[in-house]
Amino acid sequence: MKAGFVSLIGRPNAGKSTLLNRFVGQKVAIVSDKPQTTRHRITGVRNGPGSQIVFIDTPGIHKPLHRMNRRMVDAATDTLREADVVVLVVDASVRPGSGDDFVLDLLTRAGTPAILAMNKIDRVQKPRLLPLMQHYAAALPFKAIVPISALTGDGQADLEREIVAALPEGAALYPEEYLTDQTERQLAAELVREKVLAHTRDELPFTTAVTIDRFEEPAEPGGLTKIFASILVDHASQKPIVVGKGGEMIKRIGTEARHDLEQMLQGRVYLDLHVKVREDWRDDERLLDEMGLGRR
Ligand SMILES: Nc1nc2c(ncn2[C@@H]2O[C@H](COP(=O)(O)OP(=O)(O)OP(=O)(O)O)[C@@H](O)[C@H]2O)c(=O)[nH]1
Ligand SMILES: [Mg+2]
Repeated sequence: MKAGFVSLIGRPNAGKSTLLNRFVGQKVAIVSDKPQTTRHRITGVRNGPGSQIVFIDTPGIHKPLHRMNRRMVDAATDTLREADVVVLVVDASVRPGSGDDFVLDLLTRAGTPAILAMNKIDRVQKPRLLPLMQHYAAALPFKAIVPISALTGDGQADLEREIVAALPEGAALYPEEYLTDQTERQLAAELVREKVLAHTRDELPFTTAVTIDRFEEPAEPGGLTKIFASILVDHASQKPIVVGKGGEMIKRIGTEARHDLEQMLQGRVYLDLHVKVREDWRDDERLLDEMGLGRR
């Protein structure tokens, strides 16, 4: 048996959470086309024949401008010390830049065995992959370099094989039915935030957070779950954008989130959404604590 912790590290938007969900086989991390979607570490387990991979999805590494972002980047870099193996996920459809050098430097200093997953190959012409591989191979002695598409599943089996090969021998760390450390409450907040991210642009995706004010479990299995959530924005001018004309936007966010929540909870959901203004919440240490964006 091979088992261990595998940290998914990379720049924002590289596809780490998409890859995590694919390995777990269900959605445990939200995904969006905006950078900085993931804000805290998320554990997701992949059980294979003779192996258990405990993935740790992390926030994309970026230059932090707020306390929240500092915590996000710390959460990512902290996993480098805990992990048996690091999978560096890069977006192969964009040219590597100084942000990528910064991540490579972090990995070099951490010294954790690393595998490179060159993601989004569904968007890249094959001849362009080779120079990219050479670039990364020269930068760090990766145990393996695997082209993948987290979207289509291409290369996933190869990547899994390489990860398992690099894991230590040992018994499973979690029982087979344990898939994630995310509670239903956390997943509910994240699913609402995912819909906000999907429908807003500019500053909004970065200045929005979701808190669950009340989560009422159903009286009987499959019954009605009642969820009361707040969407926080950090300036009064942003509230009408999230609410939309005649409440159109918030209704759409609510309908889509409720649909996903009903699938996740396998039952009916009542979802109550409110938009609240909390100026500078991204620098409010107490609020960040409450949201589970742990500090070091
Ligand atoms: N075409 C294509 N798109 C992908 C692939 N993997 C992820 N994406 C898209 O890339 C965007 C970012 O994906 P995420 O999984 O949220 O990326 P992330 O690395 O977790 O991003 P952060 O949480 O911000 O660090 C989403 O729009 C995904 O649908 C892929 O293999 N191919
Ligand atoms: Mg993510």
